[in-house]
Amino acid sequence: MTTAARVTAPRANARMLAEVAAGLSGPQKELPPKYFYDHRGSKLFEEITRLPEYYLTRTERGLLERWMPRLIPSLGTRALVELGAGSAEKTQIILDAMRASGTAELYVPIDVSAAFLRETADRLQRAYPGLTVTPAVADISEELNVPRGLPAPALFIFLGSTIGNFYPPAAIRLLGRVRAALRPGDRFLLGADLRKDPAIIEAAYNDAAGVTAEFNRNMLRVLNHELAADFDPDAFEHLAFYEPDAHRIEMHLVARAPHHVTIPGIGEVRFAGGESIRTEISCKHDLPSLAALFTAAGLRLETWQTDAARRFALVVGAPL
Ligand code: SAH
Ligand code: AVI
Repeated sequence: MTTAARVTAPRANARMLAEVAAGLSGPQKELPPKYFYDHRGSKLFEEITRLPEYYLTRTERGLLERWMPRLIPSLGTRALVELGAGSAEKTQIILDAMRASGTAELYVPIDVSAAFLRETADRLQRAYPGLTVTPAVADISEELNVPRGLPAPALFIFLGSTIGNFYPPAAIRLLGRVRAALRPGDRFLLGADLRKDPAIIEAAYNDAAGVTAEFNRNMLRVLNHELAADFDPDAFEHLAFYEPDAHRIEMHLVARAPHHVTIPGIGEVRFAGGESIRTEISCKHDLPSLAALFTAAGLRLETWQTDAARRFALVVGAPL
């Protein structure tokens, strides 16, 4: 039983500086959504999951509650590896099913939000004393940092529709990394938000309480803290809209007025009034688009389940 964290590299500021410099130099300024998630960002995301407009989390939870008590015993899962674990609240449905089957041996939550991951791992270790919990800090857009010699069979999971936050080529590379880690008998479980009436989707990213706007602006606070930048988060307005052709929500931060920001190591970054930084895409799927992602990554889509309103899907994949 251990909760010693596997750490490859702490958030490497040189890498962050390079990504931010590149992202703010193009005609459409853009920053990677992983930079939402310091401890405050992870807490704000948790708040989002409880908002009435944000249907994703509760819909996925309902699906897990219905399906996992049947799926887990049929797979015999002994090790659970979770990408982008966050608070791992829904994960407990899977861990409960493993425990009920007497196969709950190892849980590896992976996340880039190191302090929040530590809290998650400690909480789960207390809740499941017989389970080994080995958290791994990693940027999954680069590597998974999975321990060798996982008990077999293992189930890799990627919940919350976080796959949608990656552009399709990056999503395929990420799923390819999962595929490379799978051994015969291992499986992959993906949670994905489905295409639906854009009004429902847009409401989920424009909540009345303004929590999503704060989450969005948190990225600027992260840049201020990590890079000693001098963004004024209140100088930017939250914008989220559905792009029907690309089947995705886009989140932007829009400069309310012309101004400039200084980032040591990068210099002055100028903003025109109304100019935006794209901070996130959240791609929405259907069965063919999920099957295409899986195939491109060397995975076979084995089975899937949706809720009655077909808002969200859970998909199981195996090596092709
Ligand atoms: N799985 C949880 C949390 C989803 S929020 C749920 O379904 O509710 C997305 C999570 O992925 C956050 O915890 C965030 O820190 C993590 N994350 C985002 N980008 C990441 C990256 N590039 N590498 C590792 N973790 C990442
Ligand atoms: C983590 N990810 C799947 C969330 C999403 O819905 O794309 C992040 C989020 N952005 C705004 N609200 C929630």
